[in-house]
Amino acid sequence: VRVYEAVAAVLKREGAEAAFVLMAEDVAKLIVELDRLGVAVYSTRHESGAVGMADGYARSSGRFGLAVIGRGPGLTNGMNALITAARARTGMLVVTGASSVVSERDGRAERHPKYVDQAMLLESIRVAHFTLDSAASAAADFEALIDRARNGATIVVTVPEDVADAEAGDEPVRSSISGSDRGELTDLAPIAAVADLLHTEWAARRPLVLAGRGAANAGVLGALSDIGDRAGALMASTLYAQSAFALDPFDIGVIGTFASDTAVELAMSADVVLAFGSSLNPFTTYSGDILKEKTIVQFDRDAAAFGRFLPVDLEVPGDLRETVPALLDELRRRAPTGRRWRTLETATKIAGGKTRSPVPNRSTDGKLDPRWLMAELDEALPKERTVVVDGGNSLAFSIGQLAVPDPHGFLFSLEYFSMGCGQALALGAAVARPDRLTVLAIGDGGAMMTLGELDTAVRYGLPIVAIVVNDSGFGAEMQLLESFGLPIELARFENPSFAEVASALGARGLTLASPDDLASLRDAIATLKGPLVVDCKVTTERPDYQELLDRIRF
Ligand SMILES: Cc1ncc(C[n+]2csc(CCOP(=O)(O)OP(=O)(O)O)c2C)c(N)n1
Ligand SMILES: [Mg+2]
Repeated sequence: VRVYEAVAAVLKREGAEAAFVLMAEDVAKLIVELDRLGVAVYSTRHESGAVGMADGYARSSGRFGLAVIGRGPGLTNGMNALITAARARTGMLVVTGASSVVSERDGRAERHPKYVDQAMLLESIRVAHFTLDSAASAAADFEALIDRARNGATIVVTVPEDVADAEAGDEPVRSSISGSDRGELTDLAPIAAVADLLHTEWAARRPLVLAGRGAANAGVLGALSDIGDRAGALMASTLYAQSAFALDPFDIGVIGTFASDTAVELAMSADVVLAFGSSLNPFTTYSGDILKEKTIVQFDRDAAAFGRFLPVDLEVPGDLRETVPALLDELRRRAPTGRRWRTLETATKIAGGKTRSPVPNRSTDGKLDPRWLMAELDEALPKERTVVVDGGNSLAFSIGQLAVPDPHGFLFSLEYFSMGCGQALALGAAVARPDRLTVLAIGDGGAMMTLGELDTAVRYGLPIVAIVVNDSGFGAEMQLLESFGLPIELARFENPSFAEVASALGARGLTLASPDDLASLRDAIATLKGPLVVDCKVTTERPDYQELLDRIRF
């Protein structure tokens, strides 16, 4: 068995069901072998599509993702998607070839034209990378890499061509690759300290449990609910983990930039905050304001997360799959703490804060009010959905209005502030969760940037509704230029009709330009098969949205 065959077999055995690929000479055999073994191979049009689809697939399924792309230019094409995935801590592998091949020609050593210093490149963006350079231990090494991906690592695996073609051995894993990222819970002292704190009547009268993406990914949300219940705490989540406790009457919802006024008020009046798998970044905390003068306890498996954005009082290191149950056990061993601020009054207040006031409709002749549109879409689209959001001004309206069923149903693509990463995430999510409708909210700029990948959605018949919020330009940049007192023409675009472009590519297309057009969208969703592109002509007037737009700026 050759190494590329052994690698494919390990992937198949370890449960890889889908591979997102873009073929090149260095990975062609592996891709064909994966297909032969019954792994569903999705061929994309751009490496950012392959990497982004693997990311979206992993984020929405909770399984590890797999992309296979060529070395050199293939890898550099995938860079924005790769950085985005790594910053999202998506557990996935990107398999590629080695570009540092030197060949002899006329007695002179020559580098391959595709040469780029891949290791240095990946170092500079802080993405983990391994070179599979031992055929003897390749299978075992690869298994260990999958294990690391399962634990939330984004890893680029380079398989040099000579290794790929060599005979695979059955030597055990090399130590440089084993040693999973998973922390070991060896010290229970911090857990006891947290329990002590929660049992100190004067110190923890209004505890708040805050779940971040790390908690959602670790699958500990149920245990956190139990902890909140035992500690008499209110529940909250970061934007990434939105809807973590959606059914809980003591859940205040998202805190930070997209928080409701009630959530901000209640979060501000907490005295102890237990943060689980959240970096406590400035968007979550209003640059720290929400968490001022509180005792902050941070649970994270990554030591670098502690105090990264603001000082914390107590650090609890370790995998949440271990620390969270340990805390729950400790609380169960002790006497109940009482209901604290879990009162009927609080529940009523929370419920009041969640009833939305109707969104005004400021649509004009032939142009829709984007915020009103999103509120209408929230009603019109099935609740069982994955919402994927691309960059630009329009995200303020889509995030603000489109509800999601749980954290796996919300994929933000802005970890690197790169526009154009949403489309591929959406396609990957559509592969992973056919039980949910995938809704992509994207600007006209983002849509034109990634149009080619619509072909991938058509080829595989992926049911996705792409809402193109079309303000005829780079809205975010037009606004910026305006604020500079400069003309905005260079950020304005006359787009082709997205509905016509979609149908030319084999997708269904629809144009919404007035409130009456929404009926046609309802019909199209009811009979949806493959991708549907909805060209929504929107206004650029921002009478009462300015504050919202300002809040999403950095
Ligand atoms: C890869 C990349 N290029 C450029 C930018 C700068 N940028 C941020 S938003 C934006 C405009 C996006 O336009 P569109 O997708 O139509 O969204 P809108 O702001 O109009 O809603 C640009 C160019 C970026 N963030 N990332
Ligand atoms: Mg735009």
